[in-house]
Amino acid sequence: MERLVWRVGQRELDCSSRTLVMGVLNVTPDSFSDGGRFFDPEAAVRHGLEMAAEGADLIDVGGESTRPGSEAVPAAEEGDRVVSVIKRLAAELDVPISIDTRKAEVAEAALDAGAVVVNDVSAGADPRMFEVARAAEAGLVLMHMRGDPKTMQEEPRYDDVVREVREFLARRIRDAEEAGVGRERLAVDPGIGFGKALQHNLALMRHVDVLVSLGRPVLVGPSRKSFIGALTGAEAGERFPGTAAAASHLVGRGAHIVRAHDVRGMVQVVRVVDGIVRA
Ligand code: HH2
Repeated sequence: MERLVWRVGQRELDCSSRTLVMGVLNVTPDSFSDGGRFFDPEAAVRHGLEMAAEGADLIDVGGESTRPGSEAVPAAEEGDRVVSVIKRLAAELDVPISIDTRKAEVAEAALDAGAVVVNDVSAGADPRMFEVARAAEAGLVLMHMRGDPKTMQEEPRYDDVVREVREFLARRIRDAEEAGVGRERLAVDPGIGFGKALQHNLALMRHVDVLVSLGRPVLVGPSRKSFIGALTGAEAGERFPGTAAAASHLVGRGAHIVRAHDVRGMVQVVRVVDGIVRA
């Protein structure tokens, strides 16, 4: 297998020899599956340390829920939620920390506090985002979303969702590079559940190899999402088996990084799939 490296800050993450697990740390009162559990900074830091001990390769800290129908949080409030948590985790952990935000101002504060990746579900919609990532030599996740969280699930339509998502991500890779962000710092994500109906999510997962062909690490976030509820009837907190099934398929088809709430379980899933497919 060709070596694929993701440069984040001063480090290189090897995305070819094994699948990486990104642990989710939602410092929010209202995230769709764990809102309020880690809103208290002490609880958030404890959970971040726990996920690192469970084998997370990255910890993704977010201060704004982007669940369907959610309202945007003001930048100052979002920054207050995440900065102290990132500072403490960065001081205690060797695991790279990512900031899940759409706002350049929050990304900048988080990178100052010790984060080395910006996970932007809007793929650089804030006009300053690429510049902030470039200046800090951060890794940058470009995710596809249709519209914004408040309205994205109102009858999403595509002619060919896989082609359209691929073209969007290819364009944003070019835009980021033109703004000075090195290609080796970019990762892409189809944005499961972001402005997509069930059949769109399933098609994107079925054909995830089409995104792998962009030549950058592919991050996927199936964890606890509503497509699992639609297929099985399971509530958000009961969706690990469905999450594991989706992740197994995605990794088998070439995805490099899985964003997950249940790190211990997901590490076991990816080690087994790696053992089978990355021989
Ligand atoms: N999904 C969520 C948030 N951020 N980032 C990327 N790159 N990919 C994803 O699929 C993704 C993401 C939604 O999950 P969660 O953070 O648990 O929920 P909420 O937005 O309600 O906080």
